[in-house]
Amino acid sequence: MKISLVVSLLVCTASHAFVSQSPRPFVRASSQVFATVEAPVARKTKAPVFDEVCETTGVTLSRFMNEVAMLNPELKELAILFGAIDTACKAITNLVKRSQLPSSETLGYQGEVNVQGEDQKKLDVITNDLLKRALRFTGRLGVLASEEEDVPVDLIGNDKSDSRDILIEEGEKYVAVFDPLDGSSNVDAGIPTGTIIGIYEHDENCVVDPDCIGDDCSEQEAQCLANTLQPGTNLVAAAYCLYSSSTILALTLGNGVYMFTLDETIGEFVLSKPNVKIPDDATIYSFNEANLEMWDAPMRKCVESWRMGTGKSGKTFSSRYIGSMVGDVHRTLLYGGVFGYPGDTKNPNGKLRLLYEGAPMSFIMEQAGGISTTGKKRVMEITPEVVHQRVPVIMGSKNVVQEVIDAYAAE
Ligand code: AFP
Repeated sequence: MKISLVVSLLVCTASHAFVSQSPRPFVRASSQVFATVEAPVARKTKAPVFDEVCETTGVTLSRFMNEVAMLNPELKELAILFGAIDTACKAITNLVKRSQLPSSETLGYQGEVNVQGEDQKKLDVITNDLLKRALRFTGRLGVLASEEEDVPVDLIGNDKSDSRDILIEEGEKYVAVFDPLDGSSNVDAGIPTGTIIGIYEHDENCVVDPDCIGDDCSEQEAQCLANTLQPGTNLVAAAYCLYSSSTILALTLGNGVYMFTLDETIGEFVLSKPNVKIPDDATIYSFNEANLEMWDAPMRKCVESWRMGTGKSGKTFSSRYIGSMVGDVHRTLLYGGVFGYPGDTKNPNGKLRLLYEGAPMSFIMEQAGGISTTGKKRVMEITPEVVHQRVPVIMGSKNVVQEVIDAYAAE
């Protein structure tokens, strides 16, 4: 039985199902302007072309990353980080799925309030720890910042007690920023949630003393921790995992968006949507409309015109809003339309966090051919001043989001 399974996993057939439609190099997100949202054109590295697909397993995430690494040796270390993300997303899938069982130890609140004044759920804390450990033990991480950590955490200098467990410490280091369980306030109702991750390059010369906290840090150490405060244009990779009817892992390495679906029968993420492109036009808007009266005039005007069918397309829009960014953005990527959380009179910068929600999701959106703006500025170009900075976000189909940009420009 075991032998035949192994054999069948190895039998692959030629297929063009996953041939990348327009292979492009993996490069950094450039400082492109709204008018040109296409991926950068410099051809330094190669994208894998899958002309052979294993019937039993399809193209797994690990095979995808191995091929990326073979074609682009400079991305080898990044592939190792994605191995950890793969494992963490599978583990979080199980935690979310089991969290509503009466016997579950992950049910309910932790009893703590995070630095943003939000009640931390046990799941927030557990998933944060899980992702942190998974990434850390790759030995490829320098600093991380998370929604659930008050300040950036240095992983090379700190946690010395555990350093014996880090197997590989050589090679390129990265900075990871993440929201381990976005939308967790919805989890008790069985509503989709997600993990959002952004990866930046790290300054190799940064070493932070384990005792460095706040004012005890030297200027150089503080600068190293501030390595997390980079604009989205510096992202080398971004990903989200959506925990819903299926678990979907979507990623970009600056060369288009690839979506993988978790096949639970084999325990692997399998490439299900290569080179995802968001439709340029669509008639769905996704906002917390209860805040409409508090938005500024251009935003209000756009949503009202879509509702009335008096916008540029002349079509009447439908509304879809989950209240869980990963779910709302995932649907927007596939069906088109616009998702947003604008600023309002109560919260001028809205609710979403720039570093681990706005920037990574904008990178993915732009790589799928969409636009992401505050209304006045490209989200990717904003450099965070503090880790938990908020940012207004309006992202989605090119022609629809352009209406918002035009409305603000005409102000
Ligand atoms: P939680 O993680 O506290 O559930 O917040 C989710 C979120 O940050 C984002 O995922 C949603 O798009 C947004 O908040 C929803 O906010 P509203 O509940 O105000 O609509």
